[in-house]
Amino acid sequence: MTQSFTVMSTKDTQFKRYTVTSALPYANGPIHIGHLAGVYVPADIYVRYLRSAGADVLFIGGSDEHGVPITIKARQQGISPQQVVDTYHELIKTSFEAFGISFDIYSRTSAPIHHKTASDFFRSLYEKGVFEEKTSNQYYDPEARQFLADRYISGTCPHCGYEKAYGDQCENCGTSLSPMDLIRPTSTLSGKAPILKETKHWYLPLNKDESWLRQWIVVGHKDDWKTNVYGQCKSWIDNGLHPRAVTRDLDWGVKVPLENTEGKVLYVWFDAPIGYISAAREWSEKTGNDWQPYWKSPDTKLVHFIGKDNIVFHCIIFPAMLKHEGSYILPENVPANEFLNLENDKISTSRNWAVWLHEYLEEFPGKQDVLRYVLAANTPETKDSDFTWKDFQARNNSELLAIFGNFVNRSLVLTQKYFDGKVPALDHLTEQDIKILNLIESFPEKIGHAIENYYFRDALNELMNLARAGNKYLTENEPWKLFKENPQRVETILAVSLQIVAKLSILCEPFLPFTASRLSDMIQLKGQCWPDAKKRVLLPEGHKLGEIDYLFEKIDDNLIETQIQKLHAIKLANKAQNQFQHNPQKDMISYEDFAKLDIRTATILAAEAIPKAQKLLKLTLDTGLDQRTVVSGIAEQYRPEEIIGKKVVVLMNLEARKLRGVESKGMILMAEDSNGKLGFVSAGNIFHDGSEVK
Ligand code: B3M
Ligand code: ZN
Repeated sequence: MTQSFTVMSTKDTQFKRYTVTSALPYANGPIHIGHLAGVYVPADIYVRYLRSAGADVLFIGGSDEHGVPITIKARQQGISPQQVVDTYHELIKTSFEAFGISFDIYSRTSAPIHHKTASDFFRSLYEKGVFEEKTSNQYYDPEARQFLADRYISGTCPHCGYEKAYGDQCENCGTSLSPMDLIRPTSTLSGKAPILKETKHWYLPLNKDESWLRQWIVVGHKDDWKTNVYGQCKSWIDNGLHPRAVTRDLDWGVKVPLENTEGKVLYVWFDAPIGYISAAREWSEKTGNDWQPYWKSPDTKLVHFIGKDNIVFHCIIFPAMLKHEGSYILPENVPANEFLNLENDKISTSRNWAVWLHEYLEEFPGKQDVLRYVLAANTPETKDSDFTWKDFQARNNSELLAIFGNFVNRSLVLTQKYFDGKVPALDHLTEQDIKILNLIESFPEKIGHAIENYYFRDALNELMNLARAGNKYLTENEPWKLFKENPQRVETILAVSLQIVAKLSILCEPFLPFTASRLSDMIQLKGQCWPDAKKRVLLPEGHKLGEIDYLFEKIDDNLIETQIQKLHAIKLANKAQNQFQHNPQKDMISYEDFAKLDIRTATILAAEAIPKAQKLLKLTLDTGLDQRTVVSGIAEQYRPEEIIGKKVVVLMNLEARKLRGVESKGMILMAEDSNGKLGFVSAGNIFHDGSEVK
């Protein structure tokens, strides 16, 4: 059967349908602009475009309702995990709907259909003998009477030195960890050091999948996976894959479907990706469509939209699970994005440093497309990007309003004024008219090709180039000055402009669905698809326009100032909280212990960043005894060039360890102030007259 849709890039011609998944957000908090920019807006642009191009698409979403993030939230709020997920699942689902994220199904992993799908999946691998069964010592908190998995344990990351890494992942360098990897592990429940206790778990032997994963990714997806995704997968495979536990000692989650496994559940990262499949099965039950082709037919293109911290789970672990199960297809692409920052600071749920979607929808009613536009324009495709309220205002006022809205409004209002809202004849074309009609024919292909290759910023920019071209054509021809002497010329100018408006109404839909719907009402052009946008004439002579209204309105300074003040208040609240939130003093030590420390002054001779470790600097110190390398987690506060020559205090006799591949011999002493800012413990000598040795 030939394809029933026209995609631009030839590499998709072998597919008959698309399954597009977007990361399942933990139902332990609301959605914020970081989630939207990194995952959901790009995914929605992609599926809306594919549908408009006539493709058969299943767009899957849902809430990730298991795992330690949920149970920690429940413990904090003194409620049950089910109550936590019921609250946030509803909030997330309704926020996505109101924002136009067009899922075909938005499910949840606490649903019975998921528990059944996930436990059947586990049992199928178990019965194939895929898992390795291992009894080992795991960290246990005797006070909380609980094993410490994932976020129940934290410590120093062995790769980057970040001191608040979790038992499953370091949020600083993105490395996937196991609790036993952590340096100085601490229970996040009691704050105490854990003990080791014996327990049995089942492991997915990823080491046995290394060769086919290398062939599938390192060889097979070298050219079509994004550099950031390919690079992370390659380094994971090059560093050697190890067996990964797929069960946990927890009581919240999908029960392990085996005898004598009371108190054990599937690891959340084993069950959550299976949530994509159970969502498809739920969709099947709801619509009567068969879900199997979307997950099992080789002519289905499977694409996972995620953030960069989920790459290994979607590119290595889940594909290994699917491969072992044997009846599923593997993802064709996983276009993971980097992170969005807010006002140059990391978005953080715990610090309430975010723009929450549900609050935005309340405070900016009817402006979903403005936020969609700004986030799409700032998609963190290849590196972290930044959202600022000033940029939000500027893009609305000087791009959406001044270019797109202004062009559309003038074209429609002038047609209403001079020709009673009827489209004039497209004839008596001048060279300039023909030139722009030829130019605009290339936009469906340009924009479609960019979207198919996950270049959403470029695609949006091309859409705006179309609006710019229309605006420029109308401004240069000034029909409002010609009507008296040459009404026929005005007919042509507006006929040309209205074809551009019509193209915009089709091509803007993936990005600005609310605007597209309103604009197609205004021009009375409904049910158009991407291929229609290639037509030279979309609005024929005599076609009657509808009711005209403004597509966008100016966003005033006071609206933005309110938001900036809101963030300022959050910053102050965090600062105040930090001042009182000192870490509890550590256990006492004896003088003999202290006397073992060899602390000296040293001078920094050289300093340089360490690739892919945003917090670390590699320092060369002259300690008086020797010259040595010390790795220090100060890169976010100090630039290498500003600390060369500085006198510092160094702990000399700390056991050497490797951080991001660099051997560090010792540690420079830093002190943290109440704002969490790191300062050097001064090496200067203060004399009685207050002078100081520099
Ligand atoms: N719940 C999102 C996160 O890591 C995680 C995604 C699951 S997708 C199967 O923030
Ligand atoms: Zn790390």
